[in-house]
Amino acid sequence: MSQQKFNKARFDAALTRQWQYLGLSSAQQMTPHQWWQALSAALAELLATQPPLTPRKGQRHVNYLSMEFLIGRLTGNNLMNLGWYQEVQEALATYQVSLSELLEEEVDPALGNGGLGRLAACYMDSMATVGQAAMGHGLNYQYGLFRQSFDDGQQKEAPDDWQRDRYPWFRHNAAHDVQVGIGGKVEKTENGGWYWQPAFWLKGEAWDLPVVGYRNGVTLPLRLWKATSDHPFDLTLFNDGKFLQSEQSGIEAAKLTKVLYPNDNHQEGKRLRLMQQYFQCACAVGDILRRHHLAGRSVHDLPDYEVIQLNDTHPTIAIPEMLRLLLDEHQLSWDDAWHITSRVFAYTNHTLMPEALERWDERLVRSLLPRHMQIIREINRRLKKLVQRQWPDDEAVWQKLAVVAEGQVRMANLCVVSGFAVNGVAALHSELVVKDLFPEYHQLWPKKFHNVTNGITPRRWLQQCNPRLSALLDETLQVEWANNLEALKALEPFAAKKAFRQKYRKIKQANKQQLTEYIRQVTGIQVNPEALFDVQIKRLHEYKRQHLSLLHILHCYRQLRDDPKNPDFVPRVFLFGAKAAPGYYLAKNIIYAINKVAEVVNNDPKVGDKLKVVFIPDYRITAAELMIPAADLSEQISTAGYEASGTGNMKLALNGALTIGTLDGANVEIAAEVGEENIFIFGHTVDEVKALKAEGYHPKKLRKANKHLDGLLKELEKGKFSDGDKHAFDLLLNSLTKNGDPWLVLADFDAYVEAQQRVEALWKDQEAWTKAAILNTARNGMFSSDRSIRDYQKRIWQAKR
Ligand code: B1N
Repeated sequence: MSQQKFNKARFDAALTRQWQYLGLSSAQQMTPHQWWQALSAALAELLATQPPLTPRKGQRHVNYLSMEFLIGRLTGNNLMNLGWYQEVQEALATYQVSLSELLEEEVDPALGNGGLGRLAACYMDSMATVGQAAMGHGLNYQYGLFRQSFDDGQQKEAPDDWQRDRYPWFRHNAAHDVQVGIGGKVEKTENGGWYWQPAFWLKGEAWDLPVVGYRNGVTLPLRLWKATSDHPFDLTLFNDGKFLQSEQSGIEAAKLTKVLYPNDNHQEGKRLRLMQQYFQCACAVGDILRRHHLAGRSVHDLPDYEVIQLNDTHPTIAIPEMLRLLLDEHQLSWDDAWHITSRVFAYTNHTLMPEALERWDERLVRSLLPRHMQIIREINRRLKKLVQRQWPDDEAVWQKLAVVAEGQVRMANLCVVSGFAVNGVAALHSELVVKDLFPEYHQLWPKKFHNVTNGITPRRWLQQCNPRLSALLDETLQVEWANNLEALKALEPFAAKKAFRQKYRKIKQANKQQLTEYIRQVTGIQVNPEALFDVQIKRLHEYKRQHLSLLHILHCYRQLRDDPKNPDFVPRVFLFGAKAAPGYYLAKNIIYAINKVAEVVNNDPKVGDKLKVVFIPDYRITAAELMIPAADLSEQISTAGYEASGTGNMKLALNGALTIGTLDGANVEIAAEVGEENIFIFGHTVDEVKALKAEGYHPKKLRKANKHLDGLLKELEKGKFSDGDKHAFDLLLNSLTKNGDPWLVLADFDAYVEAQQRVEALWKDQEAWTKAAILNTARNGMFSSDRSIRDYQKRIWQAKR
């Protein structure tokens, strides 16, 4: 398809309908927020007339199921992808309205926690851009990820009411509604089958957001399901005296899509969360089958037309739901139903962290979904036979491979057993998925396992967030790079040109200036824009080791106090952005510690503007769009083996930040792309981490032997940063010593400081630094999510079934 042309007359007419609908007599009477709303609604109307994308020959339609889509603001992004930005800017200027100011009216739809949700958003953008027919299925939460503020350094959470009911990009068509049953009981039918009688019914409403491809005339629907009830109040039950039950459907519907669970890489095991998962899956599967039938196709052909990609195990229930519909509604045999289902589902694993691997209490599953539990047990029974043939009487192997064991349903096992493909999200991670997580499954089905290294959309994460650098790339390369990121390779020779380096540096400086202004606005802190901007932005997690950076801050502060006049000291601004899950007390304690250290450091007159520590509150997509283009150094310092991929690492490197990182996740591939002279790698490798743990790691001994490190920890212990309170950072300090430092923070400390010294040495040679930064922009083309999507197409979606 080709780019849709901007039609001013149609645009004006659509805009006019918006203010007329408000009962106004001219556009000028709208408030800025109404302007944003009217503009967005008018654009949504124009987009609605585009015909849907149909799969090419031999291509399956992709259904991307994810509990999270962290899309960020849409209006500016859609305008850019449509290629209408300038024309709309001009059209609005005739009303004396500034487009860029209007765009600031939009609040982020924060329907995700972190990398997993953002990845889903990038993949929708890329599927639209490469012309992959697809639909995203998620949930339309009333409250997105909580808003964060700090109160004396402590994280406070507030609900994020993003006003979904007034979000102008949504379209709803009641013809797509789906009925979803929950609870109740299972009965045998006359012909020996099973019949599920749910306790109550919910209605799923399909609320669609348009995902606009890059200047190719394609939009894909992102369908976010919202729970409501057709019969919030059941008069018959009420009249029978069953008062509580009479309102159950209405009450459950109101709760169901109210709020996004704020956990990242951690399972909570709550009943409502399982209800959300099932609701989403039932809506999606119902919708997929309905469309398939409307096209006049037989269910037996489903795998030729549809694939369902599961974004981690959160939508696993879609598998037994598909089987249930085929068995109970379509009356298929088990073998036929299984033959279809097991050729439709593919599963992406995003984590190896044991506490994030989903396991659901069997009783809970049965109480909400009795028929599904039967089906899961049948899968397990048949699996047991197969395992028995392969490993006769090996109870240990069976205990690992079982889908149901110890009273729990293991969702990852269910996915591997029932799907045709499993993939990890970076080369190293995919290797560990096979070696450490699923070695026996790999032995059974070696061809099921794949790698697809994550990617990021260059539209939002370069073109849109870094307009200055984008303009330089346009004028230098004279080619379209936004949908062909490998084209940036042609930038390499420019790294050797002094005049180009100067331009590149000026752009970084302007971006830093802009961030400096934002920092002043939101924190009141004045930072030195000439200093090295050291950026760590990601969810707060022990394994991501924000506290390792904290120790390095203490190290820098110590240095400055020992020798305040040292001309070799490299001025730094440490920038953090991170939310901690509300119930994750240790993570919150780390935030508190960083904020309290910041207070002391930032107000120490001896320090001046040589050292500043800034925790940007309420980190979200919009904050990332400001921070990433302004970063000099990208902190990617997770304990090796635990960050499945990382995607912030890609965004920062593409925008010319140099990475300091461990050999973890996609850092490994970034290092291979940019070359070892253009990245700062340090710390224990995956194998070294394993070896150290096996031989017995003793952080207390390590601390004793390292006077410098011991001194830094003592400062925290003695209340130097907490107004004398010696227990303020107990959670953090206990984890580093008493509790065995599970993430090897102390074990990597010296190597980290040494790597930071390499950073400083290079920083002092600004020409060499800029050269490395340019090469980072030039050599990160492979991390475009367009490439990831093409990998999915080749390796998974189009593979012979
Ligand atoms: O998925 C990202 C990766 O780049 C990150 O390395 C990885 O940590 C992240 C349960 C998760 N894995 N698992 C989650 C999120 C929410 C939840 O409730 C787990 N997030 C990741 C994209 O591949």
